[in-house]
Amino acid sequence: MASEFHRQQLREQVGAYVAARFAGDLAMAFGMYDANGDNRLSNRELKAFLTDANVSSSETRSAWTQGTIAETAMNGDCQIEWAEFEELFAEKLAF
Ligand SMILES: [Ca+2]
Repeated sequence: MASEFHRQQLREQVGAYVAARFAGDLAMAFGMYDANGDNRLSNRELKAFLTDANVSSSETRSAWTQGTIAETAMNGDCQIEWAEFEELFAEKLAF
């Protein structure tokens, strides 16, 4: 399970990345990493996003990806829907 520290760090890293790369446009970032266009991020798609956002290290990134999905994907399908993604990161990005 992701701790509050984990969540905070995740938001900061992702927030900085989305701000720098997508001008703070979270929806654009989501669309870019939703490679198959099903409006959900799979483990693989999320991991690519976290890799580019430089979240954690290459050794621990799989655990971070799984922890993020476990905390975020509420309907148990192990994929992060747009609404869940937005809820996870919008708080940090609202500025
Ligand atoms: Ca997808």
